[in-house]
Amino acid sequence: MSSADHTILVSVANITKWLFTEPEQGVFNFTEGDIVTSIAQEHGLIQRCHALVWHSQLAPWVDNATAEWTPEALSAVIVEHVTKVMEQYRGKCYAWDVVNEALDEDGTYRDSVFYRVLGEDFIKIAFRTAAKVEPGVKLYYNDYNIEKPSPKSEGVLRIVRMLQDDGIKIDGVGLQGHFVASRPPTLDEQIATINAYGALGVEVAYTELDVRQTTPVNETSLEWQANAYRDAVGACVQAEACIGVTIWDFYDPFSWVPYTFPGEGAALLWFEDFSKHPAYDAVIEAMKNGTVSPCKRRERRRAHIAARSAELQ
Ligand code: 9MR
Repeated sequence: MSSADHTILVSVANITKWLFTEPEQGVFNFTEGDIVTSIAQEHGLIQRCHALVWHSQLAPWVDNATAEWTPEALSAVIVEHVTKVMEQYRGKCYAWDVVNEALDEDGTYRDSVFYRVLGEDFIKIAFRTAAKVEPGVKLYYNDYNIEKPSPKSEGVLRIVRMLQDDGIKIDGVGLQGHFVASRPPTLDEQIATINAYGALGVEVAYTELDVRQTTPVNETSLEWQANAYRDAVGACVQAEACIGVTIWDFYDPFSWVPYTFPGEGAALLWFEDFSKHPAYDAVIEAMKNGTVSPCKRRERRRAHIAARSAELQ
């Protein structure tokens, strides 16, 4: 990303997840996803779409321990789901998170109905289908704790190479960026990791950035948080492969953090009364201090959007 290239990326967050889009087999519901998407369209915002194949917020009919899927049957279910959801939003997404959080912390695959039945083929099936439905959209693998070099970031590199070796399209790696103010990854660690993904020819985005802290907040924790936001956005500005940053949820009251980590919160850039966290200015500062050629990203995105428009005509 460059310091001069700021466009607004939005995400639908929850309502295009499997649980909501295909609550029963073959029964699709796009009501709420359509509302958010049309707002994005009206305002010319670039939408990231989330998430096609994920073990969580998955419809119970898929994730039912008693359901005895054959590989063929589950594969058909993935194909049908990815196809129907992507068709609904064709031409409206900058990117899709095709597979979300397939890895455990040690870099091996997470236990999920998809992995149990299909092994790593479920990732190939999802990406292959997605590329067929909408060749022009960016296809991402998205995960958390992959923002610094670790066994898990190695796992991501392995997934990217696996798809590439099979000739399956993957365009991007999404770094969720759910950080803790007292121990975030350093700027250098993040740049090194983005560069490692970029070296495989994929782009990178921070897709769900937030930095949680113990509540109630104090000056020190707010300063730690500001530094963490500055380093994440700064890494994206400085590392060639990084195309943008999306924060997860809008302002503190909407955040998922206090529900999942009781005693922690204030993870976003605005407090409940809409006053700004110090991190807000840190983000602006990081965006201004880019070191990468100012026009490069904008040119690239314009070319991509022009190609997409031509394709849709
Ligand atoms: O923000 C989402 C929250 O409202 C949901 O309850 C939660 C359920 O897992 O999912 C949250 O979003 C997650 C995202 O889809 C994937 N990465 C982790 C996010 C935080 O849990």
